[in-house]
Amino acid sequence: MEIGDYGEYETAWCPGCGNFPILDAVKSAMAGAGIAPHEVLFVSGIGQAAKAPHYLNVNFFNGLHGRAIPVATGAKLANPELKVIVESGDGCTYGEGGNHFLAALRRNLDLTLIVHDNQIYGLTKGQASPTSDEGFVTKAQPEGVCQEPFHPLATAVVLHGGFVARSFSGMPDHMTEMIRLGIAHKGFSLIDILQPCVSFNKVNTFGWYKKRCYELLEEYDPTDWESAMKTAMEWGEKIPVGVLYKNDRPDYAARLSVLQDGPLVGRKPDPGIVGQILSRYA
Ligand SMILES: Cc1ncc(C[n+]2csc(CCOP(=O)(O)OP(=O)(O)O)c2C)c(N)n1
Ligand code: SF4
Repeated sequence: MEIGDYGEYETAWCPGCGNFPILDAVKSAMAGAGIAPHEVLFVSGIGQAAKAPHYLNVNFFNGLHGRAIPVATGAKLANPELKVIVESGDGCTYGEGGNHFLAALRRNLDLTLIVHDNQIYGLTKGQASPTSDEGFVTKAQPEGVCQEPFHPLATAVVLHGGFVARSFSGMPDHMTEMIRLGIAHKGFSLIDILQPCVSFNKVNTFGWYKKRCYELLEEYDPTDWESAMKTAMEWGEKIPVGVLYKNDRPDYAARLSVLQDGPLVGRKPDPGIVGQILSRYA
């Protein structure tokens, strides 16, 4: 596959937005993995990040704010042949969609979740998001955010997420590699990508992240849960990027008895049985 196979579209993003390099990295990762546009389904919610699949020549479903994961879950359970990728913002995924994020981690369904984490609500013009740092001042929080930020990677590790990684929009090759590995992982994968919002987040800029992000050393062992917990809580002057945690526990579909007779998409409904069920409600 070539990068051009995924199309080139006009976007509604601000010039210089951290979303652009992520879009390029998604295309590079898919091209590198040889995934054809018809083999993949992108699902997103609402927000600037959630528009990313609009700019790809792929199948996509744009759902409600925070509700991308349930749609993706249904699609994947119905048709396991599909590569299903959820791509949305930090507000959409960890705020409105927070409970679905927790359920996805526990289920370990074979989905890839790419989060554009700009620590702000970009589309609605700059309110604090769940990942905004304490003290972060916005028009809606003029005295600064007065609560602890949500830690998506630590939450993913504590729930034994299948594949838990972080990257930064200023590191194109690193992002591509994390997305490639996440897609290849059998089970749930989270790739949280630090994505500067140049219009509304004047604190967590490209320079801010560049100064802080460091790549995990080669000898770092992502299967060591305790050290992954410690690494996932690291945030501030130093921010680790890479695969923080990984395990190969069975995915949800492998444990769901109803799917053991084959995928739902290939089954023919029996009108007799459907009629019997419906007659109970007549
Ligand atoms: C149920 C619901 N609540 C609130 C909104 C308003 N809304 C639209 S986008 C958004 C936040 C988007 O932030 P994020 O997911 O971080 O994405 P970004 O725009 O920063 O990429 C909100 C609150 C909505 N559309 N639907
Ligand atoms: S508002 Fe922020 S996140 Fe949205 S397109 Fe502009 S720079 Fe990007």
